[in-house]
Amino acid sequence: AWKKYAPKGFTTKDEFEETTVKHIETTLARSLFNCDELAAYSGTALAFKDRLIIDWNKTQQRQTFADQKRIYYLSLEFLMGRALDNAMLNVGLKDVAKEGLGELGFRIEDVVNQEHDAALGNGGLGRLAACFLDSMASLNYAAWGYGLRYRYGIFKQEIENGYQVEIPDYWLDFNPWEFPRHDVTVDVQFYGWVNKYTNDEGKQVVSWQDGELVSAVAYDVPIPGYGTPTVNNLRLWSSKASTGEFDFAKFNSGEYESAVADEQRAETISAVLYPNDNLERGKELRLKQQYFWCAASLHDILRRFKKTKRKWSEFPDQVAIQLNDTHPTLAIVELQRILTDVEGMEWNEAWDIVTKTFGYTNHTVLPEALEKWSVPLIQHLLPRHLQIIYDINLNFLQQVERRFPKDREMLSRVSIIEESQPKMIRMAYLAIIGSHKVNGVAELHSDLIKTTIFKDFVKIYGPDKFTNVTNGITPRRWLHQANPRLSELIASKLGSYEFLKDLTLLNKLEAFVEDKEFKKEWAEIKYANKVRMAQHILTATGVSVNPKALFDVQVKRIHEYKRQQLNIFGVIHRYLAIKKMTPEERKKLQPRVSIFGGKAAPGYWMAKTIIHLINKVGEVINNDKDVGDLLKVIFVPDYNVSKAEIIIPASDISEHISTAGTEASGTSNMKFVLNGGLVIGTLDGANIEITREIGEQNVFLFGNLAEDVDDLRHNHFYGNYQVNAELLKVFDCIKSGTFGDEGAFGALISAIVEHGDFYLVSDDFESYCQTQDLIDEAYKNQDEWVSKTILSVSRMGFFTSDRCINEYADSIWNIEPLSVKEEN
Ligand code: 26Y
Repeated sequence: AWKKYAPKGFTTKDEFEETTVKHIETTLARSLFNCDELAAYSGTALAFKDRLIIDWNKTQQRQTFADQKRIYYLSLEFLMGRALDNAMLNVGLKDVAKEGLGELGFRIEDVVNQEHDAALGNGGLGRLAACFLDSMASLNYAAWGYGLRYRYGIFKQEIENGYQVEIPDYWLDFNPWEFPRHDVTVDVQFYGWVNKYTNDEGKQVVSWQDGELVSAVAYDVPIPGYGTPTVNNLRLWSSKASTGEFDFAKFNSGEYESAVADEQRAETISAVLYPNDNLERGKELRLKQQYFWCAASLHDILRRFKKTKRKWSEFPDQVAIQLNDTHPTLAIVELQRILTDVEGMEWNEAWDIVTKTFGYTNHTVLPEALEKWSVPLIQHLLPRHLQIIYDINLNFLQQVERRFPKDREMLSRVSIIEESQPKMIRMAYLAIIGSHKVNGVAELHSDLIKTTIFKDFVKIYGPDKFTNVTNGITPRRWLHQANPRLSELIASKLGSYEFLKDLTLLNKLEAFVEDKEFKKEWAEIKYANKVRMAQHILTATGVSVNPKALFDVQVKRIHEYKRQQLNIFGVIHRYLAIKKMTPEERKKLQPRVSIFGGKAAPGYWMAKTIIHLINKVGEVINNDKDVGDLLKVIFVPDYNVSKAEIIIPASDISEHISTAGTEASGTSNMKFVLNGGLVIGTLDGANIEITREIGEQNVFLFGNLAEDVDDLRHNHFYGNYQVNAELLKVFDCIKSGTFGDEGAFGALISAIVEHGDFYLVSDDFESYCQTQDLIDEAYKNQDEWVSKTILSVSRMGFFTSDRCINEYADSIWNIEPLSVKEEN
């Protein structure tokens, strides 16, 4: 009977409509007479959810049966964006849904637009995790993501009088994509004390006692692969009061109110995503989040391993855990704790298993982003873990001392414990010591970590422990979904959509670089994308922009190292130049729209000041009749994944202008080029590899090199530098009150003029402005410009996250994809 009744997903249009309507009328209790777009979205999503869960179940069975190694990707952030369009595409039923929705009276685009973004991430690191999930499923790897189910994702940004205002992003009102697993819960312990004693058999026993328990409840999100039967799992933990032994006591002793208050406190653990990107704040609740999530995930992984009845020594053959930055580093300590304290293993045997299991990915060299936790805080929250960290450190330092006898300096440099007041735990060092591989995310970045922040560790472990895996992006979302017409045009020339699975096939486009008809269609698509974008700008900001102008885009988190200030100073410089131009000169000038977007961490005052300046400059320039269409300045509020899907395909030039050596990789640079835009950039992060792949003649590079940054900063420090004269004119303009409230922007100016210009804005200013002029010139020759963009796209195959995941699989995880046969 089971087999007979096993649900099958819909495959035809009629079946789709039937399931959707049924969900609208029953699950949602809406009558079809007042079915609006939101209800249509909800019904469609529920229909696809049914479909996904069927494949999810089969995939999990298949993976359990195959009994192969699994990948566990631990990330505090998964910046997923919307799921419906992706689900439709990946299961290959988008056309069916489109037709079906059409018959029900809806346009698929409108329906898809009803969805709220799942914004459980800040920026690059979180979006990378989302692309990796897509690739791992598409390549049939048995992989699970583990994260936190925040009740509030990254805040919604509004702009009021030019200032950023943060609005909470409560997104769980209707979330059809998650399956609560109230039966999958883990009790996680905090605080308490450590009891060490010798038992009757004379064995040392360590036990972590009392404290408080918080329950972790699993919520599963299905992750469909593109064109495969694989549907992997993203397991997000939600916190809830525990009903465990020593917490339940309160209810029984009549302290009802305070017990309810405790409940609330438990729920705060997974309440909110910390909105800092590359900026560490050391808050206790954040540490609680980290341990809560690591402990629950490891418990889950161990439970699954134990079911296989294998020996512990086989654990690393069954389990690969990848740490997305240092945020999950406590998982290393937790595994060591369980293996020794709970499973009774000898230290060395356990440690061998631990280090073979973990891999650590570093995403930054910025000192302000490197995690450190104070020893007293860990002592208080996780007393047993602190002891284990000290033991790990002791063993490590002894090993170092044997290799480098008498080098006391070295010992204090590489110690996990920083001897400061208070003492701090250096999480990156702990992550390196507890992993078998450490990787950076682009070539330059991987070289830099080896020669700067982790230099001593290269001496200790040798160079082979350190490797590079250059980031990538999924072409399913970032080409096909975001730019369906471009994808369709490419498919029409290549004969199929196979390039979405093997992006290197794009190289066949090279044959069309001089094809007149093709170029015309290519340019028309870019133009249509710009029209759509102009529409969005008008609705979002009230400013109307000319889609024929050059669209110059910088969208990413606002950070001094990313140098949005350089961009806006350049805009002011251009404005001043326009004001001085004769009518003939104006006629020759290439009209431009400078588009900005991105969130500032709520406590990052300088970043907020940059947003303020951009908006004030926009107000003045956009209303200056004398300038007209020659220059517009737009700040698109609330930049997020779904806005990126509109903005990126509409860009002519995008800016990736970080101070050389500061942006680990960047991934939007890849998205822009893949969508037929060109790049202005510094020789930083993946810009370097993009240049190598697509050719120097197709990239607008400028600025100082990473290798010269230290010397330049050193010179600044000793006062022997002069601020660029043109930049000083820009500052004079700001100071004279042209953009209102001159005091408001003083800090941006003094950072450069008085405080050493750490990000080398002045040093790069001239080169930046000259390069912008070159762009104007190049853009005038549209024919050549279009050829450049086609050629560039044809050479972007390397930057698919599929390549990237295969590299992780080969060089870090040592795992093969699961073979899947078409089945039904
Ligand atoms: C410690 C905590 C406050 C923290 C939270 C988030 C620290 C860092 C982050 C996020 C970092 C991040 O997004 N890094 C970016 O990772 C991308 C993917 O590898 C890179 O492309 C990008 O250059 C890097 O800035």
